[in-house]
Amino acid sequence: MKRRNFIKNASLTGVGIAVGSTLTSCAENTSRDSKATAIVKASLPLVISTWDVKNATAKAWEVIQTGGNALDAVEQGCMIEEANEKGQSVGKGGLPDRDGNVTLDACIMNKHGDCGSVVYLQNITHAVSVARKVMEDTPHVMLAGKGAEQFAISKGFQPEELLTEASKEEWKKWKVKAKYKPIINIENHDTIGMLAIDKNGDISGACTTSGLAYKLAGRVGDSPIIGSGLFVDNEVGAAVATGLGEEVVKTVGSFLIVELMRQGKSPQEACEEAIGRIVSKPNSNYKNFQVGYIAVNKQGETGYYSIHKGFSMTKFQDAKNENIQSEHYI
Ligand code: SD4
Repeated sequence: MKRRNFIKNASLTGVGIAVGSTLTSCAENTSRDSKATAIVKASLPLVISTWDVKNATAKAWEVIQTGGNALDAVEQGCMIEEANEKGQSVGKGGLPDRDGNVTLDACIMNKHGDCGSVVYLQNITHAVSVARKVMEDTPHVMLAGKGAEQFAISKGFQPEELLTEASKEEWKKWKVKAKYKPIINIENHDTIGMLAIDKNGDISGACTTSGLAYKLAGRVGDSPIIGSGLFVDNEVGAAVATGLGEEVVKTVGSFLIVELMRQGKSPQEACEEAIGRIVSKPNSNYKNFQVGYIAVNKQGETGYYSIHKGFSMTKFQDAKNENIQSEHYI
């Protein structure tokens, strides 16, 4: 695998360096070493998100700062983007499938490894909250389509039109070209994936999207698939994906990253290896699509990596917030 220089990579992460070296000392000393433990604790809590989503990440940070848990933080953070009609790839205002239907995919995972997910959800803005209800109020993990919508309505969610005038206009323009090619947004804010560690050190994550613009009707991506779009293991860490979901699903990317961290890789190394699995496949068409990952380990060390330039991570940690351009393969 063609790899970027890892040292160069680390030097770009700023906070990551400090936390990374803290981790080294923590690993060398045992967790009973009070000095190392104190330093590691200083890097928590934190919230990270895919793309430049300051408002959403700030909301999650606020939840945590006011004593809320990581699960509430990621749900409420993602809800900000779902309600933002200007973001045309999440929730209300999301670009539709080729037939003009806005269909949402979302999932959420808590510190116990419980998860809930909705796929092909229509007419409900807050897909992430429906996913949470699936996790908490049903014996299931995943609900799809009409059943998911009916379940949401039974839980008090109000149905509404998700196709805004702006998104409808864009869809009409796309239709004129009449050639099926789903659009993957390489440069700008897209699917939101969010990971948080709260003041108790517990991790949760969520992911919500309207999927690929102008996808085939019925298409579902990685974002609601536990292990692909998102995975949380409260003992190890968590990862979340954005980009062309088909490629993430084929490599079960988020689970892969968490398992690599379990085996001792840093979040950065694990994200790079997961991208490597995609680009090094025989006949990989990676020049023509984007995939990006963000990850965090239990100690608060973070990583991010994408195939193409343009992906970024928003991070709130240590009373500091920043949007960091990801290192990338190409
Ligand atoms: C999907 N992964 O449906 C989502 C789309 C996305 O950045 O993340 N776009 O495949």
